[in-house]
Amino acid sequence: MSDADAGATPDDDAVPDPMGDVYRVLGPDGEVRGEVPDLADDALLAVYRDMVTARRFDERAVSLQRQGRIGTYAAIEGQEASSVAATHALRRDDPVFYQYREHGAVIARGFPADYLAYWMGHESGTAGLADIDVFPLNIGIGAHLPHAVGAAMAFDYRDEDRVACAHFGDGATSEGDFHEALNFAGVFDAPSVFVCHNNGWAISVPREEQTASPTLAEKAEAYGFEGVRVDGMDPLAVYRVVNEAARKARGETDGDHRPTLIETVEYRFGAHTTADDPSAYRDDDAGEAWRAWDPIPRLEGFLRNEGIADDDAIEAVREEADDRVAAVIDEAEGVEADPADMFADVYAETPAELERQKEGLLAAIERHGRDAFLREE
Ligand SMILES: Cc1ncc(C[n+]2csc(CCOP(=O)(O)OP(=O)(O)O)c2C)c(N)n1
Ligand SMILES: [Mg+2]
Repeated sequence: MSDADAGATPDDDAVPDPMGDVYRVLGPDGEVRGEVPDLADDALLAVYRDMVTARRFDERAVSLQRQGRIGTYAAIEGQEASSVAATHALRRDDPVFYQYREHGAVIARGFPADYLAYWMGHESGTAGLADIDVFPLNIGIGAHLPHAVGAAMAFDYRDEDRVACAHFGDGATSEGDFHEALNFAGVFDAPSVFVCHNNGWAISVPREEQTASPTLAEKAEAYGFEGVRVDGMDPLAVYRVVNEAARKARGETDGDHRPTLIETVEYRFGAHTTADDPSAYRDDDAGEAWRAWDPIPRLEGFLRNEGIADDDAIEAVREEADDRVAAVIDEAEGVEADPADMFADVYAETPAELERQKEGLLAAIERHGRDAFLREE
């Protein structure tokens, strides 16, 4: 990536760097080491606000799960920068296809309460994401990548100036869908950006047992396009790299609409999900070296150093994040559960067999009462 190559990749201070060779803009204290993207103060503050909101959402969601108020939840702590900054680097109508952990993409697009409703088990939860051009959460690892490339190819055929951005983990690179999707993207110039969140683990499987390739970014070479390895805990580096990749996908850099594979190197501080216990497979202190690279204090340090935010501004962001998350929880908890919702939004036109099952359920609800079909609190 031409512009991105201008960034610094050194590490000449005392803080141990667990990431290896990555494109980077900010040092651990938010000091500038590379080329800062050309963003207005408001835009930089918006990235910070969305990252703080993502972390607050995480704290509250884990706590709600422990209280039995939501089902399983996949925490983002440590990985906020890559999905938030990547989404800010796109245009509003560029669709995002994500896996399940990249909540920052949804928060950066306005954070509808529907999102939490999904994690609470309401079918209506994913429907609201359509309004913000975010495709539904994808549990089948890698399965959303061919969809993203299909959307990108459709934009190309229809001559629409849009780019599809897909997020997935290091574990997804072992799936056939990953290879098929990237192969199509390379052959057919699909206007697409692939963001591979390398957090070092696929549940309990370490990155080294996932692939013999030294890096994930270099897999792009096999598909005939560029791969970039970036510090995924540096929001300004992620912004620059994704923005450059989106411009390239649009054909704005040299006329060719080329995809890019971006490996964001990062660490999940928490468990894989609320159903996981990482102490069973990794050292408690394995995350120590990564704490120094926590994306939130880093961007905060930058904003303070540059005079963009002071104590009051930082406090205001925290309060706004608390309020925003509290409002989302209130609204999501107000959603009325309707068991018949499970039949909605599966097909554009409900097939007869599914219609028959729905009628059967409605009749049973009529007979036994709604409460018989809802979990006891
Ligand atoms: C096709 C498929 N196989 C297996 C699983 C079980 N599974 C759920 S999460 C996961 C690990 C994914 O790791 P990664 O892509 O690195 O994402 P991360 O959880 O680290 O964000 C696996 C194997 C699944 N959901 N789908
Ligand atoms: Mg992973």
